[in-house]
Amino acid sequence: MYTQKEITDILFNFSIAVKFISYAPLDDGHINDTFKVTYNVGGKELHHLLQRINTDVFKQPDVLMANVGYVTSFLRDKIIASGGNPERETLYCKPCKDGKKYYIDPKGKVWRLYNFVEDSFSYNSIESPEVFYRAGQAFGQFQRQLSDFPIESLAETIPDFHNTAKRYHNLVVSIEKNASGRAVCAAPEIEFARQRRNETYILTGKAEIGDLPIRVTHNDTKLNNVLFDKKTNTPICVVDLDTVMPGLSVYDFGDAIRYGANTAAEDEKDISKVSLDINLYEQYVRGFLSTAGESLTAEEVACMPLSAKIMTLECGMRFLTDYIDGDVYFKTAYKEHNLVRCRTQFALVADMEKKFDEMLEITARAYSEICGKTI
Ligand code: GN1
Ligand code: MG
Repeated sequence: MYTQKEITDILFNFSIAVKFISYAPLDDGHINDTFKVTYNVGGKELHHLLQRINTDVFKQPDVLMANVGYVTSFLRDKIIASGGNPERETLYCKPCKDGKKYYIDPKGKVWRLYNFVEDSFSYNSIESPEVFYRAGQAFGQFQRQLSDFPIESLAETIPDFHNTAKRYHNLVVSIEKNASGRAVCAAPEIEFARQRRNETYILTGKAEIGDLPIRVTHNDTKLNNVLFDKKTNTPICVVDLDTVMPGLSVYDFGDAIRYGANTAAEDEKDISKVSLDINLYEQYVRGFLSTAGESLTAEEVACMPLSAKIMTLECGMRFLTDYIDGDVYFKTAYKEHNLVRCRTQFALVADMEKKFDEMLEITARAYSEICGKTI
């Protein structure tokens, strides 16, 4: 998609003294374009992560980059204070030659350059339950590390990102417009969402009346947003900070379950393979509570099972909306991709509904065993 010359020209604008050798696209998300770039430093290879920010989605890259800057320097201080290694445990952006945090190319595309955490990798699916426990610990720790972050300095880069009721409303508007003419092909999915519309405003409603506190949240806690150490297989760093915003802690919990505790991939075509792995659910609850538990309120913990269902429903509705809009938001690999993704999400919601009492029990037991508290 880009030539070596184009990448060289982009990199030229960043303040780097070393010689660029090659680049490789990384397939790691539905929104931005990401490349691993390799340099030669005294005969050794060094890497950076070059990313094109999708400005259709992130309409104010300056505000986004300011958020990322605040959060990463706050994390950096915390990591140093606790004796950690800030080069590996948090991302940071390499400045451009003009001092800015990002570069706008002649075509108007926006680029940034991150440190590359060497000797790390991420999981797209769970290899062993322990992996998911550790991912829970990592996102719980991220939550705890940012618990005293000055939240007023963070802008809402995508307003109402996890406002599920607004997402439902957007779906209804898309169905009415029916821009692609596809609404008819998604009648059962539309009905599935409609039947659950009364649940879409529970979490935001609780926030509005003060039952759930507003916190700094990651908002995209997919398993592959945790980097693990190649040698120790333990989490090192939480990545993909574009959606770090004020939000609810349960958004982060719920979204992680949606992605990681699904027995199938997010875009599995055979929905009979989709279900909630209840053991993985428990692993994540325990990992998350082991690090974040003390900083959460009992009401937040009580809402964890519901949030898993609501985040899954919301994501399904977003895929469905994009399908009806004609695939204008998420990257897709084929025509029905968004509808397939929607179906897996809704199948997972249906399975969570069956297992909901079990999810509640597991959460209450873990909270009592780990934090000595009841919900
Ligand atoms: C998008 O690009 P990626 O994979 O990090 C999306 C998330 C969705 C996710 C679904 C900014 O994240 O909200 O949960 O796809 N990010 C944005 O896989 O919309
Ligand atoms: Mg993301």
